[in-house]
This record gives sequence, C-alpha cells and structure tokens, in this order.
Amino acid sequence: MTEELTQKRAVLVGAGEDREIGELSRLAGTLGLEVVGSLEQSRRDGVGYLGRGKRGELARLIELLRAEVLVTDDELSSSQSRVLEKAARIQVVDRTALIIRIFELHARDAPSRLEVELAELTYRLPRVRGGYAALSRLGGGGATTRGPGEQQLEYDRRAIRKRMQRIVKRLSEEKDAREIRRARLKKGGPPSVALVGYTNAGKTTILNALSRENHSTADRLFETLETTTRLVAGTTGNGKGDTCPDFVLTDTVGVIRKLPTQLVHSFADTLEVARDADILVVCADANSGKLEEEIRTVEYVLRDAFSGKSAVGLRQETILCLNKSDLVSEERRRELAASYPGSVLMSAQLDVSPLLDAIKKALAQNRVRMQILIPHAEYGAVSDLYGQAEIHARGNTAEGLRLDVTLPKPQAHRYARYRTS
Ligand SMILES: Nc1nc2c(ncn2[C@@H]2O[C@H](COP(=O)(O)OP(=O)(O)OP(=O)(O)O)[C@@H](O)[C@H]2O)c(=O)[nH]1
Ligand SMILES: [Mg+2]
Repeated sequence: MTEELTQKRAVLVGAGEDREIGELSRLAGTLGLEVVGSLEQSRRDGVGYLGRGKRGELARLIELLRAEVLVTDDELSSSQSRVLEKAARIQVVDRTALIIRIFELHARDAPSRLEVELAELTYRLPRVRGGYAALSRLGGGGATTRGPGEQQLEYDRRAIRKRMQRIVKRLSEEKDAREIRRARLKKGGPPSVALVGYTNAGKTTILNALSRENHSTADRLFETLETTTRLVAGTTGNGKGDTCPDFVLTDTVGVIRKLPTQLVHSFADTLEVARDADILVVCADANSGKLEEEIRTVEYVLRDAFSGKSAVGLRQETILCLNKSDLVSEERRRELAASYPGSVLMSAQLDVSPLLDAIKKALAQNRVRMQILIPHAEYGAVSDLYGQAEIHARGNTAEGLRLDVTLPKPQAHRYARYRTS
C-alpha cells in the first residue's frame, strides 16, 4: 500500500483544538517511523490544513531536520493534501492512511485482511482524481506528480468499486456464518464476558492471564485486530478455592479517538461481541495521561454502535478495569479509587485476581436460582440446560423431571414456563 515507512525521519503536524501529538507520535512509532520534530497550530486551515505562514515554517523545519515524511493528525482532503505536499516537498501521510497501514501490518486472519483492504479502497476511491499521489503511490513525485488520463482514472475507479463490491459480499457471507456460530454458542453455552477498551490498555494481556494462553501483546497500537474467544474455567485460580460457572472471554480490537470512518466496518465484529456479551469489561490504562478521555471514547464508540438504544452500563453489567496499576503512584491510586468508585484497579502483569473476582461477582448477580418441572414430553429442553446451569438437585417424578437450578438471567426467561418456584 504505502511504500515502506519504517525508519524514515518523520515530522508530525497537528492542527485544531483536538490535536494530540503525543498519541500521533505513538502511532508513527508503531509503524517504525523515527519522529524528529513536530509543529502545531490551534486552528485547522481549510485550504492546506496548516495556514499559509505555518506552511512556510514547516518547509524550513523539514529542511533543517532532513525529514522524509510528514504525518498529519487528521485526515486530509485530496486538495489539502496537495497544498501541504507542495509546501513540504516530501511524502505526506495523513492520520487515516497511517492507521490503515498499521491495521494492514497487524491483520493476521483472512477476514481482518479483507476489512483492511476495504478500508484502504474506501480511502483511495475519492483520491484517485487529479494526480493526487494515491495511497499506493505515496511519495511519488510530490508537487510534480501529474495525473494519468481521464480514461485511465475512470478505469481505476471502476476497478476499485468492483473489488469493493466483491469484498463486501465475501464479508457479509463471513458475517452470516459467524452469527450462526455465535447464536449456537449462546444458546447452550456458558455466559460471555467481553474485554473492550482503548488500544494498548492491556486487553490481550488480561485474556492471556485469565486463560493462561499466549496471544501477541506489544507496546504498540492496534496489536490485536481479531476477536479471540477463550473458555475460562470457573475454578481459575485466585487461590481461594472459589468456584463459579465457566465463562467465555473475548478479546476485541482496541478503540482510538478520531477513528477513521473507513475503518468502522473493521470494528463490526468487536461491536457485535460487545453487544451480545452478558458482562462487559471496559479496560483502560490507569497510567495514561488521558484516562478519562479514553474511557469516554470507548463508551462513545459502543453507545454509537448500540445505536443509542442501550447505553453502556444500562443493559449489561459493566466492569471498569483500570489496568497497569503497577505504573501509578500510591497517591494516584487513591485518586483513581475516588474518581472511579466500583472500578477494579489492578495490574494484569502482576495479578488478575481482582478482575476475576469482580467477574465472578457479576456473574453471580447475573444469575437466578429456580425450581423447574420439565414434563416428560419436553425432555429436549433439558439438554439445553447443561453447560449453562448449575444443577443443585434433580429428581424424577410422575409429572416429569424436577430440577433445582441456577441460571444466567438472560437464559432464565426461556425456562419461565417450567418454573414451580
Ligand atoms: N506495566 C504494565 N504493562 C502492562 C500491563 N498490562 C499490559 N501491559 C503492557 O501494555 C502493552 C499493551 O498490552 P496489550 O495486552 O497488547 O494491550 P491491548 O489492549 O490488547 O492492545 P491492542 O490489541 O493494541 O488494542 C504491552 O506492552 C503489555 O505488556 C500491566 O498491568 N502493567
Ligand atoms: Mg490486544
């Protein structure tokens, strides 16, 4: 897609009140760019992202620092990009292209790769026109790039649209299959817990610790681009010998502020998992300077995805997990406990048992105990019970099978008609 960016000397620019050079620098670092300088402006310029004067300053900075790539904190229109490229006279990469490139590098399975390709094509399509150095040719020629003939452009656009249609079709087939699998799992299966949160919060580290597996974690943004589901045995240890039903735990794609719209599709799976989970664990990096904003971004993305019908924390049991407590001072811990009552402050690297305890408690609260009588003719209903219910007592009677069970609330209503007390 982009020509190799690794190890290139990059200058970062951020314009507008919501610029965030620190995070942009981490995104650039994730791609292996070497950040050598930055320039900021409080107002975003419609013509060239930076105002005219600032563009002059930028050109001098680039020369001084011998920078090879310019990275902007916002997506640029193709004309903004042209103007900026003309001033900078080096390759310009906007925030969207940067994030798409990270997704491309980190996509491991076929569906994730298709999602990223779709995002890239969506990004590229409106930029085919007029000699804009399209994503595939970033770095080519800068201001001197000339557009290919109109006919060629139309041909390119048509090819892009055709490819997009094919990807959308394949992804929708994939989605149907996934939904069938999920529905099947949900029907007879154990309760589900989803780990959601800002990128780099430690979700995969938590999954690994709870399931004793070893999925890739790294101090890079968007390390995980697929959802992974693992069964966690209810007896998984805090050493206290507590037991709880088994539950399935799902790791999801991290969220980021100013999420490129082209990538929203890539989050569909994550959002479905979050929507369907019995318990939602919102993970955050307790040591982040932007903790509050990161939590709000995650809630916003989820709320948006649940299309306003159910805000986070209303329909589902939600646990706020403030991770990486090992990195914060004692004083900050007290502040966090006061600011986020009910949250779990812990370090996934040291000990996940505080979170496990909170999940167990939430699972217990999310369950009801009831006595049911299943008539002989409806024995089929019994088999669905196994796996999701704790059975305390059972006995055959003339009317049918009497059971004393504890069930997850979401499933309990299905047995309501058999209920005797
Ligand atoms: N100090 C400290 N570092 C942690 C802790 N938990 C995770 N990390 C580190 O934080 C970084 C990110 O962890 P991941 O588990 O990959 O985070 P993630 O939320 O899965 O990130 P994405 O997949 O990119 O969304 C890694 O370098 C981890 O080793 C913790 O409790 N303490
Ligand atoms: Mg991860």
